[in-house]
Amino acid sequence: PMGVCPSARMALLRDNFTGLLNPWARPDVLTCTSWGAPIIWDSTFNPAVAQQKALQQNFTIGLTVFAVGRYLEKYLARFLETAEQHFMVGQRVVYYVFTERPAAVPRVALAPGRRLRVERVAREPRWQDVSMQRMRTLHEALGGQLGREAHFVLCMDVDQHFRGAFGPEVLAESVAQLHAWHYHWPRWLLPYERDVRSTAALALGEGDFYYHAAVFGGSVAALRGLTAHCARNLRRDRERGLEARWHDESHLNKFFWLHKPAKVLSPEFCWSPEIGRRAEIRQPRLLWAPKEYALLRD
Ligand code: U5P
Repeated sequence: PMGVCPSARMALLRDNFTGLLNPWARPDVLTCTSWGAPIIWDSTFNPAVAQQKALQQNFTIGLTVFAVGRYLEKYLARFLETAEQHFMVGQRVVYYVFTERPAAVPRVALAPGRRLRVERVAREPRWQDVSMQRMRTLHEALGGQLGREAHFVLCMDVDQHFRGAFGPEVLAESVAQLHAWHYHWPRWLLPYERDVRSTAALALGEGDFYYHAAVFGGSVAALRGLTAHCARNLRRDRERGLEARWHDESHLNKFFWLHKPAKVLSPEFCWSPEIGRRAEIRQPRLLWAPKEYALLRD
């Protein structure tokens, strides 16, 4: 099949023997990167096997989300309620909600084995700064209690909700999300930072995919490295009066160019309903809310 590169066949075969991955099930899409990481699409993995493997290893899975300013009332309750229905159902989960108003966090009924922790953060005056400050805050959290209690962590935007199963098949040392708007674009058109003065810059010809900062994850150690890299480069840019085109997402894309993700999630895992129907998108798992920037971002 077109999407499976020969260099990766052995690694994929190994997972295939354990029943987890079957990259040949989707000849219509790319199911493997040039460096041998699986790109997981619906029916290329066996959710029951992934579930069983995760339970055997007794994982605790962290889910971090920031809800600052109006994002709290507007999105947090639905994000958490739908996470209870679809995110790592049956696994041990710890939610970390970062907000400047802990008392306003909605009380969502949690299934056994699931906990919610609320961490107070300062409210940055600009929305760009709220978004960018997340890397520093996550880095600190991963060095503290979150890092001690979780094995794997997923970091997500709050302005989306779960629609389908989002289970342990996504777990890996480092996990990147293909951007729903850009996964079929030619590489030279991808909206990377191009200003060579920025630490996030990628030259024409660089970059593998355009990844969406609304979902990324990995082991605690890998995420410590990722968040340190992004927070440091965000600070260096700011010290020189620079701000990358897509803020923290530009730095995330630079990181994943230098440190290839071990697993890539197809756009089904974070889909935008505004795009409309696409034959290869069989089961969206997260859906973005329409962006209401005029209302939220001031
Ligand atoms: N965010 C907030 N409040 C803001 C801006 C951003 O909580 O004022 C967080 C949300 O989790 C949001 C994420 O989903 O940062 C990324 O921002 P945006 O690109 O969705 O605006």
